Amino acid sequence: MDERNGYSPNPENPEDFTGLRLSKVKTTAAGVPAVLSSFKMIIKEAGFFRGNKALLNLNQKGGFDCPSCAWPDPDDERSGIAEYCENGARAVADEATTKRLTAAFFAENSVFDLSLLSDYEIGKKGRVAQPMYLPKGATHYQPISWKESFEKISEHLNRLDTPDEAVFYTSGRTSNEAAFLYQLFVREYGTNNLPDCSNMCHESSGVALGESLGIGKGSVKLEDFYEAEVIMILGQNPGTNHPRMLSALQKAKRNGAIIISINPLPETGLMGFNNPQQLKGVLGIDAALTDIFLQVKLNGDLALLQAIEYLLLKEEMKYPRTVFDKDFIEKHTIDYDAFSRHIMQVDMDACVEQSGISLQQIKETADILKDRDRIIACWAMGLTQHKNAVDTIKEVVNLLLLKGSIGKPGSGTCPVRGHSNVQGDRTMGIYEKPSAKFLNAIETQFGFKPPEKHGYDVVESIVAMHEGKGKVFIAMGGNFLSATPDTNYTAQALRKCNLTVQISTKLNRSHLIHGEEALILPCLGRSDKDMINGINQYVTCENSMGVVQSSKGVLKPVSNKLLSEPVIVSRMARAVLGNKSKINWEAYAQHYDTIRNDIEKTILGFENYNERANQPGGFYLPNCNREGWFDTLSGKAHFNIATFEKPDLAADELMMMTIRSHDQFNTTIYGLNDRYRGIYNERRVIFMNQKDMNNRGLKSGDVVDIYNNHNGVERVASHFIIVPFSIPQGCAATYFPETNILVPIDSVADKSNTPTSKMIVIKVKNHVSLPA
Ligand SMILES: Nc1nc2c(c(=O)[nH]1)N[C@H]1C(S)=C(S)[C@@H](COP(=O)(O)OP(=O)(O)OC[C@H]3O[C@@H](n4cnc5c(=O)[nH]c(N)nc54)[C@H](O)[C@@H]3O)O[C@H]1N2
Ligand SMILES: Nc1nc2c(c(=O)[nH]1)N[C@H]1C(S)=C(S)[C@@H](COP(=O)(O)OP(=O)(O)OC[C@H]3O[C@@H](n4cnc5c(=O)[nH]c(N)nc54)[C@H](O)[C@@H]3O)O[C@H]1N2
Ligand SMILES: [Mo]
Repeated sequence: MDERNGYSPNPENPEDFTGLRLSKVKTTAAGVPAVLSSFKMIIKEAGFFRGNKALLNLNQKGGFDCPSCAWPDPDDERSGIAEYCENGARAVADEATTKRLTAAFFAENSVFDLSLLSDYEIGKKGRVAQPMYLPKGATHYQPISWKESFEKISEHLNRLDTPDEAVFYTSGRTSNEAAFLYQLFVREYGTNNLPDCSNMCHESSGVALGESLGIGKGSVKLEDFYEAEVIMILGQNPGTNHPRMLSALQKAKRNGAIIISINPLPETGLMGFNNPQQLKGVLGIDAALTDIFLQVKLNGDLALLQAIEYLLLKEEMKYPRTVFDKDFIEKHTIDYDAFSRHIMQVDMDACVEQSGISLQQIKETADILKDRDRIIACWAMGLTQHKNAVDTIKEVVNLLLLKGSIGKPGSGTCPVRGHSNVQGDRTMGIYEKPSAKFLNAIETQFGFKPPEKHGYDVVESIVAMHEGKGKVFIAMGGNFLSATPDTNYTAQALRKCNLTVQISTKLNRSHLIHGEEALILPCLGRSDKDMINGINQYVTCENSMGVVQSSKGVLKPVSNKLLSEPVIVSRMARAVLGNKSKINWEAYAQHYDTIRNDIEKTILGFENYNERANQPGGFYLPNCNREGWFDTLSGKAHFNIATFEKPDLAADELMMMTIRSHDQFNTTIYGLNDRYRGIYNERRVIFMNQKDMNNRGLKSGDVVDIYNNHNGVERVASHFIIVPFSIPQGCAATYFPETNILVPIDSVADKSNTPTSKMIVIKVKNHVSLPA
């Protein structure tokens, strides 16, 4: 059995590099190159007519929901031609490809040979076209029928000593309908082992917002952007990851909003933007977006926020009730006194040192916030994937609470979600720690007693599989092996399973690093027509702002052997649970209205689901913060008291973040460029500050290995090219997932258990080639 993880097929082979070219960092995002780039890709993958059909229906009322990010569609003015961005178009191209992998492909290529390909090459292979099975000890996947696939799953699941020996992962592309059925099946089977990509993504936001404000979701609507006076963007790169957000920011700015960007990198999309959906954008007229750029050190946000709060507090003490919204604080919050005493004692020198932001810039920022109270705070992975992520996000909330900037127009919290339906999956009950209220609703509605014991999240699942406590792994989408931390450790964990099952659209590395037996079950994607009994079924998704809308595919599926996710779950449940089940799974598979009817009866906020899902633009779910109240035990919002710790770095160590290039969607690599950062044709690069390079005698283009030693375990990512970049001293950046190998399994955020993918302690050393 091959024990390599397959990332760097042969680290000693210079062919491993693809030919780096550097160019100037771009100063504005989008515009003509963006339009050209997306058109080229969709026509290459899907052909002219299929590609255009897909784009014309993307994010249109009655069309399908973009499978890329979770940024909302405008309620009113959707672009007449199409409401999408370059990267949305590429996500569709990736799914709408006409390349298909049939039994012949798997007969020609062994699992081992495929594992030697790069993620980029694997992703380009195409859509899996029929169910495939890898028997114990076999070298090649073989065709299998759907019926036999479900029987195999049933045999394995029913053989376990306890249902808690099975793990059921979900990635955030899964529709509400599929997610609801999946958790229902898993709970009737008898476990809460429902880890999902959220555990690695916005879990810290959910925990922080839940504890401070009583709801784990953001409070703003898109319209709030147009009324805001200040928009803070912390740890997010919208130009690449949420490009349609740039249009909203542009409009906000035209309405007078001041934009403050807090990021270790001067991300192109934040600095400037030209809107490809507008004529001026197509002509290449730039608009500067960011007014104040705070180039914070990695994880320096908590110190920076406290410094800002300190200056505001001093001003408030000088001129009472002019800076803070004391009425709001008195009426709606608790712990203000303790909090303000704590902030009074903040050491400003330590804040400056820790954040890397000058006192001058901190003062400028506080000055802007002082007289304004329509403030929106947006954030993403730059805040959530740190050890103290929950505290940092609560500090963002503290600042908003001081200003009374929650629950009134033009203000609020805006955690910008990743996957297009990651928020909806949680609403549907994909959660390893379900509330008693949710479980009671399931019991009342379906007549079985769901398990109460909390299940494994992502990191706990990996450890359980590694320790032999998790024996069957089933994934509803995603690429578990590549997305999770500590790649080698996770590979060992998956290999110890009796059976691994991947329900997928495209081939990925999780099909190649597998359990003793493995199944690939190919499913329809968002853009595919889902015909059942002559009716094209629609599904629903919830975006980052809590709007639920329908999504109906328009393209002919590449194979008639694909099943939809809801149908796969229904048939799996019937096979596994048999006559024991209290649920009419077949009815769900016949028409998805029946699923929505049951969701409506179980989960709050889905009244008249079938009717409202079809109204143009969908409907908003209830949100207590938006309605001006806080669903905490005290009924009030909580100020949180946190202290920041100095990073524990030796002189030769750096703090590294793992980020996305412009040419990828998580582990799907669309291309080898990162246009905005001026990187072409190579992903194995490490961004470093020139001074850190000088101190180590390193120069641009040098090849290094990246090391760390965490709790006595050494981890190495071999063979990376140094690129000097505008990044604070002591910090470095590489692309995810190439360096996931360096994220220790036991390095997680407090409370949310999210892997610390943005604070990895590393050393770099010149790469030494082994003798041939
Ligand atoms: N095209 C495309 N779109 C996507 C995705 C994709 O891969 N490709 N992924 C989707 C998913 S699942 C998600 S979760 C989102 C991710 O969206 P982002 O969170 O924007 O993604 P990252 O590339 O992880 O970028 C993190 C940003 O935070 C900054 N950062 C890192 N550490 C810190 C810090 O300590 N403090 C501050 N202030 N900033 C920091 C980085 O410089 C970078 O700009 O995007 C979604 N949309
Ligand atoms: N080091 C590091 N690690 C990270 C991150 C980071 O910033 N740094 N980010 C984390 C984050 S934010 C996230 S969200 C996770 C992402 O983790 P995942 O969601 O597990 O990973 P993806 O790469 O989005 O999954 C892509 C695969 O999903 C399958 N797929 C695509 N569409 C569909 C569909 O409609 N149905 C089904 N069934 N399958 C489909 C395809 O086979 C594709 O190969 O990674 C996390 N890992
Ligand atoms: Mo994510």
